Amino acid sequence: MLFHKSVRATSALFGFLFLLMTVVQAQTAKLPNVTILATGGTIAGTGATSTTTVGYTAATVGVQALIQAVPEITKVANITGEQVFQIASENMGNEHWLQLAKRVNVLLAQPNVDGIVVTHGTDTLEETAYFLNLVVKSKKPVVMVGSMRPSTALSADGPINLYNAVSLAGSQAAIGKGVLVAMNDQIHAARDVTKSNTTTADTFRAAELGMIGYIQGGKPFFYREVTRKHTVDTEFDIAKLDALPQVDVAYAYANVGAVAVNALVAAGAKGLVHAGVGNGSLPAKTKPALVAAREKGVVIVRSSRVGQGIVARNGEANDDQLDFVVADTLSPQKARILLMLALTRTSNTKDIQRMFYTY
Ligand code: DAS
Repeated sequence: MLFHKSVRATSALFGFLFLLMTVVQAQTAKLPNVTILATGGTIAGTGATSTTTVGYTAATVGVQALIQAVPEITKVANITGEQVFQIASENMGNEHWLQLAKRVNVLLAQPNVDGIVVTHGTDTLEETAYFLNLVVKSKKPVVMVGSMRPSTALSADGPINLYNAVSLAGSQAAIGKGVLVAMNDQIHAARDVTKSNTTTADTFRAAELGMIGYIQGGKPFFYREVTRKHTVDTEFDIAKLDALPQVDVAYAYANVGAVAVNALVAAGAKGLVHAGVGNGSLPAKTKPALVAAREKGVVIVRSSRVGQGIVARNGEANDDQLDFVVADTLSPQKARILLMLALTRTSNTKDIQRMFYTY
C-alpha cells in the first residue's frame, strides 16, 4: 500500500516537473534571442565609493557580471554575452571597429540571433554607432548603450540603460531603423546623436534633429524615422577589410595657422576633415595648406565645430573650384567616419559628395 502511494507521489512530481519544463520552454521560445557584445566603458566601470561619479575606473566589469547584475533582462530576452574587448572608449581604434563590426555581421547572419546590444564607453559611443550604422548588413536591431555613472554609484544608470537596450534590441519595432542608441530612456538614431555634456546622465542629445523615440516600461515608442540610408542600404562592406584609410580632423579657432593640417598630411592622412568655424569657414592662414593637401590627392571635407546646421556647398568657400567636399550636417568626428569608408570605395570627390548627401 505504502509502495503504491510513493509511486503515485513520484509520478505526480515528475508530471508536475514535466509540465513546468514545458511552460518554461514555451515562455523561453517566445522571447527574442539577444546577444550582448561588451566593449568596456563606464557601464563596466567601478568607483571607490557609492558616491564616486567621476574619477572611477572604466572597463573593469566583465559581460557575465553585467548580465548577472540585471536579472530582469532575462525576462525580456534570451541572453548570451561576449566580451569583444575591454577598453575605455577614448581608446577606441579603427581596428576595434572592424573587429566589432565583423562580429556583429556574423552574429546577425545567424537565424537564432534576433538582435544585438553593444555595451560601450560614452566618450566615442556616437562614433561607433555611426560606423556600425554604415557597415552592419542586417535589418535586425543593433542597440548601443553605456552609462554616465559607474556600476558602483548611487542611482547608477547602467542597469536601467541595459534593460532598456535589451528590450529595444528584442523588439519588432526596432527592426529596420538602423543602429540605435538607448540612453536615459530615450532612443536616438546613430547619425544625429552626440554626447552633449561631460558628466550628466542626459548627455546624449540630437539638439535640433531630435531623438526618434522613448523606452518606457521596457517598451519602445517611436515618433520619427531617419531619412538617410543605413545598414543594408549602404554601399560599404568591411568584410574583407583589415584596415581603414587614415583620415584625421583639423580644428579651427581664432589665430589658427597651418601647422596641424601640414602635420596631419605629412603623417600620411588620405583624407582630412576641417572642423571649421561657423559655416565651415576656412581661416586665411589655413586655406593654402588645405589647397596644397588637395593637390597632393588628399580629400578635403569641410565640416564645422558649431555642432548644428548644414555646411553649405560653395558657401564659405568655392568648393567647386577647390574640389572640396562639404559634410552637410555631420559633425567632424562623424564626417571622418564617412570619409574613411568613402575612401575604401573611391577618391572621386563628386562621388564622395553624393555619399555625404546620402548617409
Ligand atoms: N571614459 C569613458 C568611456 O569609456 C567612460 C564612459 O563614460 O563610458 O567612454
